[in-house]
Amino acid sequence: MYPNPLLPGFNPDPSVVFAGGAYYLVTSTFEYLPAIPVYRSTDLVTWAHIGNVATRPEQVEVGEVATGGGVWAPTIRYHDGIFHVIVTVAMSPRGCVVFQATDPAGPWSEGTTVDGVPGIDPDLAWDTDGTAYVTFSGLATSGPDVGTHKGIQQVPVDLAAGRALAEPRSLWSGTGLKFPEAPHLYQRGGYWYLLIAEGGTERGHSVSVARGPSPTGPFTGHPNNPVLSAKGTDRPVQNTGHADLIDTPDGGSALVLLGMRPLGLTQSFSPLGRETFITPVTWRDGWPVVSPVLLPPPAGDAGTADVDTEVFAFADPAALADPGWLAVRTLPRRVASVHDGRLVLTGATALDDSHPCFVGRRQRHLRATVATTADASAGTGGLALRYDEQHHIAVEVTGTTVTARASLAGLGQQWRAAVPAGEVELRIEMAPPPATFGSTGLGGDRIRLFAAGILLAELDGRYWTAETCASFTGRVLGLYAIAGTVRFADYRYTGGEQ
Ligand code: 6LW
Repeated sequence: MYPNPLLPGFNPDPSVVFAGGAYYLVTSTFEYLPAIPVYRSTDLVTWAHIGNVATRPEQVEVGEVATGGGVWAPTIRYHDGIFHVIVTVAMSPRGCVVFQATDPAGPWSEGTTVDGVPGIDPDLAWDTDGTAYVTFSGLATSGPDVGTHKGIQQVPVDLAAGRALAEPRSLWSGTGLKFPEAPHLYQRGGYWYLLIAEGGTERGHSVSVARGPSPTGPFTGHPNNPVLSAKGTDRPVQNTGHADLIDTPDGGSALVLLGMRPLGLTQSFSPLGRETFITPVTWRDGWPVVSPVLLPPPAGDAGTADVDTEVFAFADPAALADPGWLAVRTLPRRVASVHDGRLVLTGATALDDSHPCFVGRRQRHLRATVATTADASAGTGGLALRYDEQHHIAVEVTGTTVTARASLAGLGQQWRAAVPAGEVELRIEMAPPPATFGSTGLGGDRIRLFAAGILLAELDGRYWTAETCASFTGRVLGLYAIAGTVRFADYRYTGGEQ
């Protein structure tokens, strides 16, 4: 059995390839930079974050994209000794871009915009004669037709020249559910398979499949599509869809796919957003049979076993070089630097701003604690849980005053206390709700905000989840400054199973 989530936290729209003895997996990053993490594994179990495709802002131009715009749904493929990542940078001048690298850890190329691909979720496949096809979802994300959907489409392309070689053709587009998207094409045995998602990325999300004699079809749908959906079930992993097919080390097959873990007895709120999961596939009569996405049984007593600790002490000048740091619409090193054993942030914008002075990392566990030691003798800032400009929680310090802040959809609340001068420990704790039908049990996770050991506020995390924030991302936990200079000694994250 594979571990699930395979890549926890903000890791939507996975795509995976096997080449040179290893698996490489990429996910969406939207308005964050660096864009498109590349994860590597040799066994599909243990993954390392080895780099990011876009480490230079010019590669994706997300500096001014709307929240939820930017880097949507990359596909990673390997052809003739070269790794390719093709992606739509929605609402950005870059459009559909293809990047190349010989080493998936990077560096990746500047990227070539492929004109004539009007949509999202591009896939890349080569016919046996070498013709490259981009198969995509015909959703207009801007312009006069915004929101219109032409189903699954395909064009042959000249990748080097960056242009389509024909007008888009419509392909098989599923069973009629909304938003046919996330197409991927594979040649296996005597067939070409077209795998898609349909039903929307919410609870109706589903995977459907068709097959045909060539990459251009004609395609015939599986008699019992969708082949996977958690819709209407009480499975712990919901919204399952947006899948990519891979052969496993034991000679079998699996889907790597998107899912969410909604909390509580009514499974309403998902703090971590859209995560990456894996599920086994068997074959019957040349069709994939997909198992429901399962979570491994809890190990030991609930909440007692901490499984993951990530500590960055900024005494190490290279601490910010780790590929897991994220910033909003800019690179982490443009807003933060490491000096004299401290991470230094100098800010003049609030967390509500489209360009906050914030660097963070993905929250990857439903039970998690993040903490830092902050010196705010020359500024104002602290530790934040961020979903987007409108939805964030923070514990902040300025001089000898500490403030917990909660912000949602333009509403805000604050709780204050006084602390002695000097460095202050700031901490945010998150835990699943109790298993009751009372109002807490039906809400989101429990979030507690501490400064210098003082509990400043306890919140219902439902307002900082995928279901309530109009964004495609997930939670990012980080350090910020809104005025002057704030210096942080460390960043400490501990996460455990539910
Ligand atoms: C992704 C598409 C989707 O491109 O969400 O709802 C987009 N569907 O497949 C962003 O993840």
